[in-house]
Amino acid sequence: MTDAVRAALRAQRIELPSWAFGNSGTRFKVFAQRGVPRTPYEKVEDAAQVHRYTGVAPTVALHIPWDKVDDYTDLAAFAGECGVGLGTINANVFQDDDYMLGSVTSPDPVVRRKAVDHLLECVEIAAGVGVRDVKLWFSDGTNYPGQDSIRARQDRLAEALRETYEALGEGQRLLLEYKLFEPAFYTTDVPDWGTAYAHCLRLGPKAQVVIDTGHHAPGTNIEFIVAFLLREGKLGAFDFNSRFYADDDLMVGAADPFQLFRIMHEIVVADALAPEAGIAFMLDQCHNIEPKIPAQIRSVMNVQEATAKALLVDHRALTEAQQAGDVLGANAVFMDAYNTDVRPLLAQVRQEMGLDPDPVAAYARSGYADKIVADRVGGQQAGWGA
Ligand code: AOS
Ligand code: ZN
Ligand code: ZN
Repeated sequence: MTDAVRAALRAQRIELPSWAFGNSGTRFKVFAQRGVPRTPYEKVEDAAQVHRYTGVAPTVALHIPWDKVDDYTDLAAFAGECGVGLGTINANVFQDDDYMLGSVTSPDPVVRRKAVDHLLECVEIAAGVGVRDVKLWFSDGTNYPGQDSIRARQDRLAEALRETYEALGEGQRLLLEYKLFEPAFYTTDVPDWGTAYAHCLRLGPKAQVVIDTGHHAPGTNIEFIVAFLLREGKLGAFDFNSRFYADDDLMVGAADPFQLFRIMHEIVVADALAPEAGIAFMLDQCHNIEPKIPAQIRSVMNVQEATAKALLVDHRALTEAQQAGDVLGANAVFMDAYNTDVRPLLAQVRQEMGLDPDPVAAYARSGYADKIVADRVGGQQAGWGA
């Protein structure tokens, strides 16, 4: 059994967000850190460090226009030289003044056209570098009852998604992310998995839902959503992070490692862990006060630990207990796996991959943190949104 578990852990893939390496903060303050990347190229270099010490994070997601470059083929080639590849292309239709009343759901057709053109640009960028996924998150919504027609906004959304969907190439996917609220505080046009699912269902097989773990009302049972969407073949990706209150974007597994385990259990049960299953496991985090590269390393390790525990669930015993109606027995099987210390197992997996068993310590010893502080002087440091 542990051979299969170790093989599954060696094959696991987690995608890193370029924006996690830049400065970020809340609406109150951004605490700038020294050595932070000044360009998308430097973000890719930092992401490559995370892969170098974990061995399971070989792609970096880009955010357009934060990571806009003249030549994406060149950026992809550079990523290859660093030992990683480019991943999901994230669209950004939430930053311009034009989007005050919405982007694809704006009442203004000129604004809608601009937003859809950006989505099409993202599809084109992805296609140009052979990237499968384009991820769409819309901040669109309203702040006050009566501000706009909820129903008309759904029509505009459907129209924009349709045009984007039609532009997808062979093998490409449209990933639709939902979020309960923020920045809109009354209605959000894609507020929940049901809305995202309904739109994806209408669009067709290339449209799938993204679950950002920080985008639900407190108390929402996320693993239920995971199980449901997997069963329907409509789960495309995760944006992993953790939260205590709302969309906190803290390190995944920091606030609630048990929830992460429960999510990964549903993935394992559905046999959806391997990259071939088509679920993109991405991080979507902001490291406001902690150093960014070690925080990404820690996040990857947290996902690995939750996954290892999920892989250790004794499924035969679990099914037997479930079918016998043995409530406490089933729960005990589940909790036994969760309470296992999987760190020695993961250390072994890393050694089998030719890696240091302790990625955090190995990175700390490497001197990279000092090097970027010394090298990256001058220029505008890239941040969340820069
Ligand atoms: C926003 O809350 C979403 O999580 C998006 O995924 C967004 O594109 C990402 O957080 C970067 O800002
Ligand atoms: Zn997200
Ligand atoms: Zn978010």
